[in-house]
Amino acid sequence: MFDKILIANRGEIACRVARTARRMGIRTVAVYSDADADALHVAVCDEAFRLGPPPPRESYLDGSAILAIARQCGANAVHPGYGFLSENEEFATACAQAGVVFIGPPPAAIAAMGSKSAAKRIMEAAKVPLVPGYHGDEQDAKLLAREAAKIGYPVLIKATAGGGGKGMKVASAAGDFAAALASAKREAKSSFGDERVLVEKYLTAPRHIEIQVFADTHGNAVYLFERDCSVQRRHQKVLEEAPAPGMKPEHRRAMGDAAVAAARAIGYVGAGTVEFIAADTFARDGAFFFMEMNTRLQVEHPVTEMITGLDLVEWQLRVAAGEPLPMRQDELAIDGHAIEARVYAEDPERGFLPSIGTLAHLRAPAADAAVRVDTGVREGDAISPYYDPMIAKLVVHGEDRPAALRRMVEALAEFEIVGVATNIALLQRIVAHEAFASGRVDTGLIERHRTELFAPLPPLPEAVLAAAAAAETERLIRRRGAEAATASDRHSPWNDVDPWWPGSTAHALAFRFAEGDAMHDVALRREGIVWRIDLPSGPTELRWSEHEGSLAIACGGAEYRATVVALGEMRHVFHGGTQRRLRLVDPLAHAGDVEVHGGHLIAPMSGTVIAVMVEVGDRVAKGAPLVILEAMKMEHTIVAPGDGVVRAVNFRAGDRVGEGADLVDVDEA
Ligand code: MV4
Repeated sequence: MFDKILIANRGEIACRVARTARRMGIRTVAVYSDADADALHVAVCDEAFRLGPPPPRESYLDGSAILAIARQCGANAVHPGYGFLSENEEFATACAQAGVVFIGPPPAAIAAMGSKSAAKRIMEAAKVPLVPGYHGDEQDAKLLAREAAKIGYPVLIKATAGGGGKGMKVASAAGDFAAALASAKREAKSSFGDERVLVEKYLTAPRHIEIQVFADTHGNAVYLFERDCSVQRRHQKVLEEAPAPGMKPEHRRAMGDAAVAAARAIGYVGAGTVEFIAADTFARDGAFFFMEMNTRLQVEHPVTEMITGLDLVEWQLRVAAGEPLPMRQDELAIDGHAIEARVYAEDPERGFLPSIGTLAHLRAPAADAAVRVDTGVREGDAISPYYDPMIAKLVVHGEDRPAALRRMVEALAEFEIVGVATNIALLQRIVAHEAFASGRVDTGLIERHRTELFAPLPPLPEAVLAAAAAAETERLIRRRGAEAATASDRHSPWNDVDPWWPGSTAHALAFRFAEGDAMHDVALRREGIVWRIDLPSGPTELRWSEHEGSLAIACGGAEYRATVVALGEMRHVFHGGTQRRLRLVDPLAHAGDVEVHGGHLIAPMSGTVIAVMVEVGDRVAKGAPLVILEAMKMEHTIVAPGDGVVRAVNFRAGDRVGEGADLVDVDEA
């Protein structure tokens, strides 16, 4: 076995590979770009080397830099993970020439699967079922149209060099063919620099079922059953599971045998995935067709690990070191059901664009034998624009699909992420949807149910509003406690504002929270030792206690827990498995902004001046409190908009002021 491996990747897969290597007593070498100098994958490896600037071309795709590091640090092998150099034939060849083992298939196997039409011809010869179609070299438009007619409409035109749905066009009838062909060719040319296409029978809303295969250098090859990856959005997988819902043992055997035949046909070694599509009749007739083969470990490999109890990275390392496969086909069996959800930093409200930012708050579900969280980030880390915005893979196991689904629902409810937008709410809606629960999954599921899956949030629960108000009051008490403790004059009215204590000037608080355009007002009043809260449905008692960043709340006879995370003016409330994003509306924050240039600080609403903290001629620093105003049961602190000198103080404590009153004038210093 290897002494030391270099992991030529980042993020969760680099961490995942390092975990198995460590368990096997193999030392690990990380490589990183400047964006990843403090990344988790660097921290979990034994050594780390800088590659270059953040763009992949200058870092994780720089094969010669990576090989130079491998030689320098004495790594025996390179694990490429997925993406980046994992399916790069030249890199695999360069590794061999440098005397470093590429933990992946032989370069020729990568090359054989690189061209779709060549791959299909190889599979045809190996008797692997193909979608009826034309995948020859002739590209004459008239000939392709004749082939399309033979196949029967609708047909799908695909780029030979394609992948991920690029350069794919449907022609519904003969009249559409010429336009669809021209469009597919243009897209193929611009995406891949190769305008060749193939034509196939078009299956509407097929299932995506893939088979995990493994082969060694001793002529052994097995399949580790299937994964159903049908639930996807624009060719991006969202949920994956194993086994495939409704898969019959004889259909599984037929697909497994076809996948092993495919692997053998190209002299495959290591972990590979043979992708098939299956028509809507699959559950009955078991008809499936070869799509492509991925010559790497896949993102979704954990669901296979969960149902087989195996470690696929360990198998990869053993095979790469020349050992035979650890098990024979007849020793492999499926145990229960596993589901993976990909948690992405992406914004459903902005067309699922990657959401760039810092993970200001990150709580993942507790991991155990049935719940696994694979991630490459920690709280405080950034989701950068340079790489895939996946935050984590949540993988659950159950004795059957309903049990796994229940675990997935529970675990998703435990995720708390603040700082970037995520797809968690969408994942929750999919797994809660009858279409997914029934197991009738296909690649059209999300589109077909988009109305329900993307429906607006239900009305804001009062429990969320009460939690936000409790958290805000708690923050106020703490902040004022801290300010009073450091103040020079402990007896000034400014420091006598702890709402807990009798005699305090602040007996009442009011908050306005905005969720989108909807405003929610909530007022609190201290009566003796309890707080009363005015909720939209009426007044009630509110009690809370805080531990480990979470609130235990008793409100109007209900007891519940909530976590409230403040980030800027946003208050993120996690309650009942749902995240609500509230903006704390502070009328003064904005009134102040307006007045920065004029130097006049105006009352945002009518009220009473509680305290005046400055005199004419005082030098004030930006943010210094000038006046406290009580209005609508809420205290507002008027602060200096910048460094300056107080020119005029127009009111005294106790004065009533009208909206728009000029409270204090400050000259900019
Ligand atoms: C198809 C198809 C229907 N009929 N081929 C999409 C990407 C590429 N890997 C193959 N793809 C498809 N090929 C025929 N003849 C539908 C798709 C397809 C799809 C396949 C697998 C997973 C998700 C998909 C989403 C849309 C379309």
